Amino acid sequence: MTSPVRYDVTGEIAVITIANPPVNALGHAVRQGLWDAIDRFDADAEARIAIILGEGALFLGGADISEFGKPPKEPHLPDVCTHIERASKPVIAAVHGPALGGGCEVALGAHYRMAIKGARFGFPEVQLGLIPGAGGSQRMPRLTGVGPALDMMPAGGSVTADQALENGFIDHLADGDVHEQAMIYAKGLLADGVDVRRVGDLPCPAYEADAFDAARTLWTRKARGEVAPLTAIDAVEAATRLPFDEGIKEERRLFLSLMETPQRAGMIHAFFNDRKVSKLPELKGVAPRDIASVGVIGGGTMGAGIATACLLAGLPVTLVERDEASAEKARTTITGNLDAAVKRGKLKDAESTLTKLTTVTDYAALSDVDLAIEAVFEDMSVKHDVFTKLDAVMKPGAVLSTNTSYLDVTEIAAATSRPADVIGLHFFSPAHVMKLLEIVVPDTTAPEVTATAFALAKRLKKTAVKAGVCDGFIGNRILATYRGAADRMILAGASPWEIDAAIKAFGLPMGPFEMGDLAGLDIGFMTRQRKAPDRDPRDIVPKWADAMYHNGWLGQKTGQGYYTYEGRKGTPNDAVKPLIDEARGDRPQLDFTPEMIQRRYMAAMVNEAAKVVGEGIAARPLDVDVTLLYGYGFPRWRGGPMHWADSVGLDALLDDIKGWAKDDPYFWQPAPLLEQLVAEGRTFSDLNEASA
Ligand code: T1G
Ligand code: NAD
Repeated sequence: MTSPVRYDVTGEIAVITIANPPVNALGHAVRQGLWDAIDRFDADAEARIAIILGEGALFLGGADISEFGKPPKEPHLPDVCTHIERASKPVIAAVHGPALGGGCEVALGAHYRMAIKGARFGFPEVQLGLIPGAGGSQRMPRLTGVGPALDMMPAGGSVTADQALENGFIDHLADGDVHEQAMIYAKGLLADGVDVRRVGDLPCPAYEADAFDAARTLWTRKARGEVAPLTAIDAVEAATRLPFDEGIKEERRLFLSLMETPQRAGMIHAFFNDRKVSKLPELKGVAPRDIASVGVIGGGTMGAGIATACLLAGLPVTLVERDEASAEKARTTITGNLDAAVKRGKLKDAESTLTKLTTVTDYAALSDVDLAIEAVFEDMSVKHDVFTKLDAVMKPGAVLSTNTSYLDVTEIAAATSRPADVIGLHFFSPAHVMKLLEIVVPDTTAPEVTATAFALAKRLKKTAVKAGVCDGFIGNRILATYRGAADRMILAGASPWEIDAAIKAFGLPMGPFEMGDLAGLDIGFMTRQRKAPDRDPRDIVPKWADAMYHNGWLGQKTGQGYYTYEGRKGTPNDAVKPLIDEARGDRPQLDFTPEMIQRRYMAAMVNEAAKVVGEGIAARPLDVDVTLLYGYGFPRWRGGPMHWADSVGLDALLDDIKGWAKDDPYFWQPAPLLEQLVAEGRTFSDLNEASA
């Protein structure tokens, strides 16, 4: 097998090229190839200086993530970086595009670093539940000082080439072709008669005494249970107090300690899911339709956010509202969103972007748009009316979509003469911020319309998940069930505030009752009203929540809900307790621990998710994991509820569910898929593999 590392000599310059598509990951063959190339360079009488560069779109994408969790093969990356550093003649790292993780560490192993404009240097390891493991945490602080390393590594961040030049990470910045510019730089260094310059030989970096304490305080708060960011701080600190070789050993010890954690497995599971979720075999070779203009119908909470997301992606938007006042209100909201995006550095100029927005009240203005996204009231008759109008005005071949949260998209499509062109695009609030997009596909929808929706998602930088048609699709359906488990725990003795605390301790940003207060308790009440006619008599109704609604306690928007609010800060609302006591009546009460609460909450989530996968509403368990991560704040370091379930054991979960079913057979009906997997000794991960 040819090595992914080439060695070529031109005059006195050796060029070591890594060609390992798609991202020049530092897999075993690349590591061995690099090691051998340095040996060859050392022995090469002609070559007086060497250049390491990457072929294709980037320098190096870092360690090969697919090798993690498998027995590591020598040479290990830290040894390769030290082997480069120990070369007897100068070595240059010439970087174009991203240099990430191990890619940065190879560059730090070199004696001179140059970059091409547009290059990016990053240590994303904590996003994989790891830390730099090939000398990065020891060499970078010696080169740039502690500050830049402490800013980058706990955050998994990156810097531009200009910033890298400024903080001393690189020595030279050029524009143009990397090979050409590297040759020029090498000739310049040869002319200067430079020698090897080993970063590892630089002294321990100086630092401010409270730098590490401040970083630990910050990341203890921000990490919400993730261990890697704090470990990265420990590693950088080691560089300030240990001789280099000791520091390298300490970094390795910390790195290997993280390699064994469930968090690392969860984060890497999430990394690969991000890439698999939009790969649908049924869309292979299906060309999407072109989308060059968008119509948004309804400019309320969601419509304004959706319009903003499209404008930020460079798409002209025609927004239709019921009346001039509502249209003006929508324009004001969108203007505010764009101004905020400028402040966050996500947009250069709001004014020029706003020129691409047209607000109208006449549907005829949509006659030439390629895609319409409806976000009007969540009422089927209003949706029908809107889709009848869209069907009348829009051009053949246009895509008609709805942002409904729960309603039957097949029925909405049937209100038109072109159901094949209708699809659900379920954004999450705020639509220009939340990354998740549920693409709800009725059986009547044409494949190229689904492909068009996924292409749009990519353009809007959304993470798209395909969902089938049912009440609440993937996310809201599962949400309704674990919310149901929370209500049942209240009836059985837990308080809303204990439940919120337990769920936050599990790693979610908010508990279900804080979330209810944020979204508005009227939404929950409307949903219960909508479901009342078909509700199973064995189901429970959170009567205390209905009473809160009738008291006008709608959460943050009324300053009172499960919490009372001074601004955004909430304090448990004791006035809810008597409402709960009344609803409990003389039911037997349990003394819930946080673990008991987490177990039931998660079991309800996983059990319903298994029904969603079993019914084909979600194609694979990974679709559920991605949905909960990007739409419902599920902690990335747990990988997702299905990954979590595999880690705790499906048989143990099923036992719990069967146990609770003795008291509540209606709610705790085990999902047939869960029972099947347990019976076959298989896992959700097996299903993901099977569908790959
Ligand atoms: N290892 C293995 N596979 C990788 C990979 C990697 N590092 N990076 C990407 N891939 C696969 C990916 O799964 C996809 O596969 C294909 O390549 C294209 O990726 C010791 C421990 C580089 C910016 O975290 O950020 O070094 O789906 O779709 O949008 O200290 O990939 O086609 O089958 O994302 O052009 C640190 C992760 C590793 C970088 C390119 N490095 N990658 O983005 O392509 S840890 C990272 C990225 C480490 C050391 C430590 C991006 C990219 P498939 P893609 P892209
Ligand atoms: P909203 O009440 O904030 O906005 C609805 C807007 O639609 C109003 O401005 C109204 O004037 C306009 N409208 C109503 N009938 C119209 C018509 N015939 N033509 C043009 N405009 C019309 O509601 P929202 O929260 O933005 O929800 C809109 C849709 O998005 C609903 O289907 C909802 O279920 C769904 N959704 C909401 C959320 C959320 O968190 N709010 C999240 C996802 C999906």
